[in-house]
Amino acid sequence: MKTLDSLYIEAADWLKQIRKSGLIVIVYHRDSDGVCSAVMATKILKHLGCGSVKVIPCDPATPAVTPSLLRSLSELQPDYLVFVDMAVDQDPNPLVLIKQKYGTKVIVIDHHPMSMDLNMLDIKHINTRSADATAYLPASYMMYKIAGKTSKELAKGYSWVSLIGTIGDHGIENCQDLVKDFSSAYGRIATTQKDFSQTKYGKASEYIMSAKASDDDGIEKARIVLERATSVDAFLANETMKGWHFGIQAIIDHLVKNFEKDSELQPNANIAIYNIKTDKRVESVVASIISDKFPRMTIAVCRESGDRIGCSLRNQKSADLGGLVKNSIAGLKDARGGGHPQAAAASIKKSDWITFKNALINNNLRYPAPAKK
Ligand SMILES: [Mn+2]
Repeated sequence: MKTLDSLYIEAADWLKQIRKSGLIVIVYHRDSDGVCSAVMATKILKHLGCGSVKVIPCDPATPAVTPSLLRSLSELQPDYLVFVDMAVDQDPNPLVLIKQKYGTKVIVIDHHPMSMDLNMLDIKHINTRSADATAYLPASYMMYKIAGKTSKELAKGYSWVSLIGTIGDHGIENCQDLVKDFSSAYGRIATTQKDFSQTKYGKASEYIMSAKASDDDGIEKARIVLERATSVDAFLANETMKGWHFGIQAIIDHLVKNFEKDSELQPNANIAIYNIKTDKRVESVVASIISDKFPRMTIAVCRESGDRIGCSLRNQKSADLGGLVKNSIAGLKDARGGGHPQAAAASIKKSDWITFKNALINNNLRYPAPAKK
């Protein structure tokens, strides 16, 4: 079995061999960890002297290669494709197609539970789970480690960016070497997930999620502002980001406050289903906040949008939500979903709501959390 360190070296070596004049496209997951991973990838590639780097977010529905993402990539015809924080191994067929059609070289840097090893398909697949199946190390932390294999100064200088994404993915406890490196550069302000989430770095992660919830292009705007920012203060000073955060915060506070009153609690199944009514994409943020208060219960926050319903699920202690969601969408047409043991998401057709909801309730206790090593 490979070691984590050898994975980071492999990724750095792959990035180092990129032809400087080649077109590189980075595709990232639409969350705080994904944004920070993409910014770190850009910093590494610029450091290596790569001239043309284009960055695009994944499809809003899922961090896999969907038909619409495939169309964008086919138009760009990149020489190199870098996926960060995306579970593209769920369906490798579109990647194989792009490779064959355009000769694109592909690397996947990810930490989602693996569906398959893409190295078999001549795609460089860097996933911490292949070195340690139970590892929970956010992608922006991986990018910090990969940056360190390129230049120690680079990694230290942008450790604050990786820190924001690591807070966003609730991974601080497992990433204490990042915390140490960050502290030596920027001062020791916290060590735990809980304390870091109260700092301006935690706030920056909230800004990214507010941008995502406020506007279709919000996540990409947040990424651009973060890429240009020289510090976390510069990022937090951006007026657009501030305005989005302010507007979204009021909606989130209201929804969190009404959770106990308005959610459908199933004590025997240890799950609460909360249907929120808003046109803002706040389900994942609301689910995370509620989950901090009820870490041993499965919290499913669901929101109707057009003819679909999107659900964000959280359970910090007692369930495997990735497994639960995969099982609960099985057999439903046009349904997507998956994720981590502690956090997962699904998107289903509105007409399948009752079937899906009952599946969640009936299956929740059948997917206990995986044993820790
Ligand atoms: Mn992530």
